[in-house]
Amino acid sequence: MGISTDAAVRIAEIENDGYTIIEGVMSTDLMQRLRDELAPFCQGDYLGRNNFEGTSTERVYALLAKAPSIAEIIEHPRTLELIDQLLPKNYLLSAALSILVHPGETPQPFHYDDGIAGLPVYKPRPRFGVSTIWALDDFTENNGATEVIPGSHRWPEDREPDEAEIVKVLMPAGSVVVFDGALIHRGGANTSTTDRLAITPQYCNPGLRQIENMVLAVPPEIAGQYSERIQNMLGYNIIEPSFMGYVDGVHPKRLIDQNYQGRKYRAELPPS
Ligand SMILES: O=C(O)CCC(=O)C(=O)O
Repeated sequence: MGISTDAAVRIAEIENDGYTIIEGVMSTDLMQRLRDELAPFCQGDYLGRNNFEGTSTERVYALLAKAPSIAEIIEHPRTLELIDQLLPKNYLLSAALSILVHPGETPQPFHYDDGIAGLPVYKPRPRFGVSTIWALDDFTENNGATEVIPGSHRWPEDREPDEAEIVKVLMPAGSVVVFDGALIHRGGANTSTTDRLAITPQYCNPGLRQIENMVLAVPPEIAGQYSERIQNMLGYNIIEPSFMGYVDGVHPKRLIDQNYQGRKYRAELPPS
């Protein structure tokens, strides 16, 4: 089946500018459920430990283990329609965290999300990841809206952004920005008097290591309750023909679904 005209236009925007903003994707009901599920973890106990996390920012990691409604945005058809075109089949969930930026927060260091430690690969290069940031509050001029450097996903590794090149991602609550993993960006300063809450699911090429170790972050009994698509993205999947991702010689889904019909353990095979 072909992709919609809207998706084709947005993919061209991501290829060219590095990002696209989709408004009105989250219902008020979903936003309220996410807020309610996150509230117990946003009581001041998880303030950032450095300038990257933000010392006036609360980040909650391992979200699929804590806030089940996040599954609805991780596998949202509007964003996956784009990511299905931008990353190879069997792409993984690399990170999924909430970011609550309090008043007084300073700008984050510029960075991009799909950097790979330890491999001699430099920009410009093939896309390794796609990130999304979902706004649960309006992203305004002064409350810490994400700031992007348009076109920087195509830059050479050593080009540094200039403050004059910043574009603020201004969007109403309920919107999402989808961007190339190599796009330079940062969380902005929050000089307002109100909080800014966002959730950022990030996806990566299936051959790469996830930023958060998802099969450890989400206990198997919880992973077993999610859709097959989410389970695959967590890592309960194999990539053929190399059988990459196996556990003890069988399909990892056997660990969360006893009835899963994957490759059998030796003991299950009839005697030869
Ligand atoms: O909070 C934001 O707007 C951006 C955060 C971000 O880019 C990150 O932590 O990787």
